[in-house]
Amino acid sequence: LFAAVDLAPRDPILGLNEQFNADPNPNKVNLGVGVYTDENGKLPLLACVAEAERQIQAAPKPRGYLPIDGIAAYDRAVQELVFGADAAVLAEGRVATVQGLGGTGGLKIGADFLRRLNPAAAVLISDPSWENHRALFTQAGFTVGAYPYYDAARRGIDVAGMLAALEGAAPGTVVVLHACCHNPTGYDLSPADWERVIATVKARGLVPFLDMAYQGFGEGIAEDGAVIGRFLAADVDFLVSTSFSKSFSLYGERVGALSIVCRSKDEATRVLSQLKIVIRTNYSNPPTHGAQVVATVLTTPALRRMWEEELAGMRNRIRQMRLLLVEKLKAAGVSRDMGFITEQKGMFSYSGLGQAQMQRLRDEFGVYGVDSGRICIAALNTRNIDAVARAIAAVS
Ligand code: PLP
Ligand code: TYF
Repeated sequence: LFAAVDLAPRDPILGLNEQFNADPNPNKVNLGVGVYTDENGKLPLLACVAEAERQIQAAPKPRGYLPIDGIAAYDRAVQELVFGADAAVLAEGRVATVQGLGGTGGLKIGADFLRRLNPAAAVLISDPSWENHRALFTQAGFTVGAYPYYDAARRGIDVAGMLAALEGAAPGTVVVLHACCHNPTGYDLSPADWERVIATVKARGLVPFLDMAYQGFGEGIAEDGAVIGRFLAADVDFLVSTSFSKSFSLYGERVGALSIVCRSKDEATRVLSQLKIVIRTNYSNPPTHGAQVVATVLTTPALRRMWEEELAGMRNRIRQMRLLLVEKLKAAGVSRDMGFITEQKGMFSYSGLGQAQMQRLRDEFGVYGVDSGRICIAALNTRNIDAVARAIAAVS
């Protein structure tokens, strides 16, 4: 029956994890997958999450099916976080928001919806982008192209190339944009560049799909979210996928959302009805626990403060690791200026190392990063950073 089934390639990042787990080297370091670990190399359980769970457990509730679009209080909390509690679009009822299975789920619901709406549209993702963007939109039936993004020679963004690609895109083209903390490069558009991108998207009639998987890991919750305000101010309709995997360290609970900004309340009602069909025909309705935890934290002032502090703690620790890595690389004998590492935002650094060097890091030093040269700064700590810096120096 299945004789004709081909063996599919492994996910380049999650596949690395398997290789890492199988490596017997006691000094191995996993800088591959985008997961934040603390100073002790452990995945944190945030105190705000533990407290919310304690409160939820103190008053156990039966587990009926959730509504198709998820917990209403959660969807509302997501909207207030993403768009601002006093955003006019919320007062006007112009945003359709559904709970999703992580950020990936939000992207997929949006992709399936857009594909049904406009089967002829193409999708553009950044070059490079998160590995799963291309696969996800391709699986949804789209032809996926890329707009220039990373400029290796200048260690930054090829804004002119990006704008030219957007200007040349057919109206209706879906443009996937990283809202902050670009994965994999760590380079984000400046406010002035965002304005140019938004103006082009608007003039060309493109469909912006923002992927917000790292809100709070760059400059701050509000600072990282400011891009949403720019789209609202430009009065363009857009989609936003939200992930709480990283910002709540709730990777395995699969907590995320999709929000779609519409022209009118009536339009948002119709859009929501279509999103519900996508959800119903895929997994019927979402799970309860993670979204209940996130809603509890976001809507309980004391827990919300705790979350903001804990998120700031993660953000600041990553920043310290960036500074320390630059210092340690210099001390280990790397003569090139590695200061660019401190300019990059979020969990990742595009190190500039090539595939052969990344391979040597793995084989000779047990330091696992992605072949593209991406390393996860959020997995560095004061115990492993010396070994990592020495290893990078050795292959540089
Ligand atoms: N989008 C980007 C840019 C990501 O880096 C990730 C990482 O996991 C996701 C989406 C998916 O998030 P989630 O794990 O919540 O599905
Ligand atoms: O880029 C990363 O490392 C994270 C985790 O298919 C991830 O976003 C990686 C690959 C994948 C799903 C999640």
